[in-house]
Amino acid sequence: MKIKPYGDTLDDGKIQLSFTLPVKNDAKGHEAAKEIAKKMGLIDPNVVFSEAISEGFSFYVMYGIVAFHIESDDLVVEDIETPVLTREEIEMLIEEQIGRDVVFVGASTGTDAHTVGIDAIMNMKGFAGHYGLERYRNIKAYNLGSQISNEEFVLQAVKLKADVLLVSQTVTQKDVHLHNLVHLIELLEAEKLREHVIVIAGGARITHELAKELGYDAGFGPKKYAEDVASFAIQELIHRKKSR
Ligand code: B12
Repeated sequence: MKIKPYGDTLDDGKIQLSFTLPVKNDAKGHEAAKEIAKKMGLIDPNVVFSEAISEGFSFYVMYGIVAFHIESDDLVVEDIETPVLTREEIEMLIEEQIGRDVVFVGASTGTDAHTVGIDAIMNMKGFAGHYGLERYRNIKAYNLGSQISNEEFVLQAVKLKADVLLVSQTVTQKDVHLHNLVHLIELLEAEKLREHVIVIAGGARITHELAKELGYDAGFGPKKYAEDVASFAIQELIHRKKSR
């Protein structure tokens, strides 16, 4: 199916974008913003909002029109294929097919101090009405907190006999999350542990596709909860157990 963005009427191509510029918020700043939008290929760009954000810096919201369509049927997206189960179904699956508690060890690693995401997945009370992993009868969930170095994380994973590692990365400035996520995989490989654990990344800018590219088994972003993560991890554990 051919699709394009729209604003007022279907297929009108209207698009909104926002950015900041290192210039004053004046007529010249507006012209600079328009010029940038034109160079991006937008037709008839105009500034609909602008604000000075500090001396010599300004923020712009622009409207413009894109001329092209894309073919949505041609898109190939790597996504998690295992079905999402309820907490009760997951507990039953562990009981029947694994027969012991499954150990999840999680942390916000590197310099990252954001804990809310990993807490949402792991802590008893969970997030947005979805209980966290600590609530699952036969899951042992160890949440190590934030700013845990990859070295410490691996050490604890070994000590706690982790089946599944959960890594949260929120700050993406200068691609720090990519370097840190890759470093963890390199460490696991160096310690010959990689194939013995399921490694899952998560955070606001993490997609399954990105996580796979970086050497992870899966990745989860916003609007994902403990049952999404546990469903994947437990079914993957069972799959690996069967194919050994
Ligand atoms: C709260 C907050 C903070 C708090 C964190 C407190 C705490 N205890 O966590 C404090 C004040 C410490 C903070 C600090 C900073 N922050 Co801050 N922070 C936020 C804020 C407002 C909310 C983040 C949050 O809690 N979201 C709610 C959770 C539930 O969402 P989530 O993390 O996406 O989690 C969900 C999914 O992503 C997923 N998930 C997350 N982790 C994992 C892990 C696994 C394994 C899985 C499966 C899933 C999963 O599941 C969750 C539930 O669905 C955001 C802005 C925003 N509104 O998002 C900025 C934001 C994340 N912070 C930002 C920045 C820049 C910083 C600082 C660098 C600021 C500074 N200059 O000092 C520092 C960094 C400190 C550090 N060393 O990490 C930027 C990041 C920009 C970027 N792209 O890098 C944001 C986006 C703000 C912004 N617009 O600029 N921050």
